[in-house]
Amino acid sequence: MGSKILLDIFLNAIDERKDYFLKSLREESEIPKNFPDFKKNVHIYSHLDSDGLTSAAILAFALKRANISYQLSVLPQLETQYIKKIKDEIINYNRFIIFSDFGTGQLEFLKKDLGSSNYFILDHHQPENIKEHPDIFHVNPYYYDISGESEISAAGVCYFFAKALDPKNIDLSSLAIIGALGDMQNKGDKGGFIGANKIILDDAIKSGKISVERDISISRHQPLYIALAYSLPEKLPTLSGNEEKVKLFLKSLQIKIQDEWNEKRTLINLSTYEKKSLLKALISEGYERNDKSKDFAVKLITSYYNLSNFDPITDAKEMSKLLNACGRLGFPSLGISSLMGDKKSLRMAIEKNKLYKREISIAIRLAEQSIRNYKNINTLYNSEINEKIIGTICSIILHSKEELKEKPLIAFADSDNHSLKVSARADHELIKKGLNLGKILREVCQKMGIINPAGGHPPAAGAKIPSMNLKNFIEEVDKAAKID
Ligand SMILES: [Mn+2]
Repeated sequence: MGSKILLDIFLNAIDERKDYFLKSLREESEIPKNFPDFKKNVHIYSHLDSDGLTSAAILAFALKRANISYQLSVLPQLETQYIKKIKDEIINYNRFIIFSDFGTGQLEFLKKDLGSSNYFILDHHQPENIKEHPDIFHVNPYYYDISGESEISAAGVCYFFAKALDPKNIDLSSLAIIGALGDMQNKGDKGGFIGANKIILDDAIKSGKISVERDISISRHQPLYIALAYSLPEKLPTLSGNEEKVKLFLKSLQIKIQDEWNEKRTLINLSTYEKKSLLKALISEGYERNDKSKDFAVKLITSYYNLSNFDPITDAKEMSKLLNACGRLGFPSLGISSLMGDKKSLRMAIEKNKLYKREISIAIRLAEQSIRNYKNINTLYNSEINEKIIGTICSIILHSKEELKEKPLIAFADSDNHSLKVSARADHELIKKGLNLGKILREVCQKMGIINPAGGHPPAAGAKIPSMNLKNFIEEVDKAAKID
């Protein structure tokens, strides 16, 4: 009986399908106030990146507030071996399962093993066939013409779900913004959000958890001259990479690089007047550079999302990076409990993050020496690089050099049972030309009879393959990545 009531509520939240989903995006929801005392234990399974952890925290909060008992597990990917275990769990322990930030890519496996009840998918990855009538237990923005790549992340889907359960959950909106930043969805004008994310941001501002600030788009915590030399959104031949020239440039603007206590100043320390003159000077440097100067001027300003309740972390993007580190380093629970307000976990998470940064910088050096060039792709494999960070490394390496952006980068890392984890990334210019890595990996794996689910977004996708198939896999992906 309990399970039926919960399912009813869930279905209520999406049953009027498109109408409901869109309505909940636009206005306060009208979900029954008398939430049932649900006796069934819910098990939330979520992805380990920042979007997955924020999704998990939002769901945990919502269930807790509704007095529904739950447990939570975080997985690097929803592989078939886990789906088998989950099947046992449903049968033997009468659990209700919620999948967040994955599930769409594994839909066929889930349907085959778990049937169509006792679980619920809240995801934003592109379904294989968006024209298909969506299944009742599968919430995905693509079915409603909403992009899961740019307009809403899994945390956003979970947020609308939580808000549908109880309008009071509006205070969880700030977590959804952290998740969306983790999936780099602030690609609108001046680092802003678009579509459904915009609605979530408005909720977060309304509930006092986030404030938005516009500022020059360079690192705000590094010394100013370092930030200008290395973190401009686009390189300026006159300044980039040259700290001495930057110092002279600042001097010409009468902006001091140190304060009266000889502390190095950062962007945050500048007065409004100084910021204005710096911005003006940067724009004119951009004009002298080339014809794309108008783009450059637009890129020079970005949005910062200030958090009010995660002291000492004030920047939502930084919080998002911290969560990613927790997940990738194998401490996802620290991230989730930080999100749920535990100060001690937050302090520990910050310490772990320092370790993570060190691990990343070592891995980047190893990765740079391990790139191979093929006709249509580049590959990267080094047995010293941990599978948990291979996706991150793949993204960093792809964007580290202009010539690497010309082809997709497919990275491999050793995984369990003689298998390799695959992470693929491509620059947006290639996506514009029609490249779709999610589709390519899915189809190559299907063709090769690899049973683990593969897929993802056009610019970022993943898979898991038996190590012995490596050579063949590379050949197939190389063929499939040809753009006509
Ligand atoms: Mn996601």
